[in-house]
Amino acid sequence: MKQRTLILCALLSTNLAFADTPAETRVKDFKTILRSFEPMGVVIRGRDPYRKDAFIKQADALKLAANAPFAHFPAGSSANSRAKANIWSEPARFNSEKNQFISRVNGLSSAAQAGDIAAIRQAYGQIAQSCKSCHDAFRAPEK
Ligand code: ASC
Repeated sequence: MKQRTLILCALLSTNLAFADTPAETRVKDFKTILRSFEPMGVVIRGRDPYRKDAFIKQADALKLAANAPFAHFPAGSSANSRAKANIWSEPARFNSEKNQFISRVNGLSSAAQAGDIAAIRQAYGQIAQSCKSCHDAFRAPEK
């Protein structure tokens, strides 16, 4: 083989070796979600002061991050993952969990804009409920 071809092959295989699988990508995306969701929880629990502008930024960061993991559930991507098979056998149910989550994330953002603490608290609790509901239905327990 020509040297140029060899170099190209080496570069390509290195890229493939370091590329995330869909399962790894969605785990990273869910962790990105937690980077805004958790600090808001600390405020909700009264451990950090509520500041309207900072809270709006966190709620908007959550909104920006919320859709990302759902683009990385291609059929057959259950290896090395806690994703349950019914994600793919019950797509309408999975999609409705996703839609409910996104709509509640939008609700939190609206409540944050309004600076309405009671509404923020309620919207936040609804999001946590969405996390739990989807995990209960579609995520296998930790091994
Ligand atoms: C979190 C987290 C979840 C949800 C869930 C809410 O912070 O990591 O999976 O909230 O525990 O019930």
